[in-house]
Amino acid sequence: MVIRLLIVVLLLGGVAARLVMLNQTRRFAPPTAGLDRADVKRAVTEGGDDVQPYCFADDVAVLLTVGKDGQPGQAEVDDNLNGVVDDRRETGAVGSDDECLGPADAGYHDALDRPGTLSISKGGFVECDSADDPPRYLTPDLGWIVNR
Ligand SMILES: [Ca+2]
Ligand SMILES: [Ca+2]
Repeated sequence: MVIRLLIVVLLLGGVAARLVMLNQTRRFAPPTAGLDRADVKRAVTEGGDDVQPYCFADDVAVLLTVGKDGQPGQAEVDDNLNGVVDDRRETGAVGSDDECLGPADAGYHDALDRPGTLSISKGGFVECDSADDPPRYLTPDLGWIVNR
């Protein structure tokens, strides 16, 4: 009789511990709720001037900049191990402050005039008129929204 009572107490203790653990896990779990189409439409239509439509343009440059240190790759480092420190071929070196920028990125227009900036490709999203049924919107609350 005592053994049965002990087994029941252990089982109830295990169930209680499991319930406490599940409750704590749920509290720290990331939100899993997704956006539905109505949320997206509301963000776009009610966002007003804060929502910017973007259209793809195949003639805009994608830039590779030398970053804030003003030198290709890491300043004062021979990133590509060719014996020349800060040569142009180091632009975009991994681990450096060099940046790849498209027209929608902050600092793009300043980078166009900065010495050492390279145009590495063409094509990117640019601001356009909302009447064009743009493929993307940039919203302050949700970030990028793909329209189709
Ligand atoms: Ca740099
Ligand atoms: Ca080098």
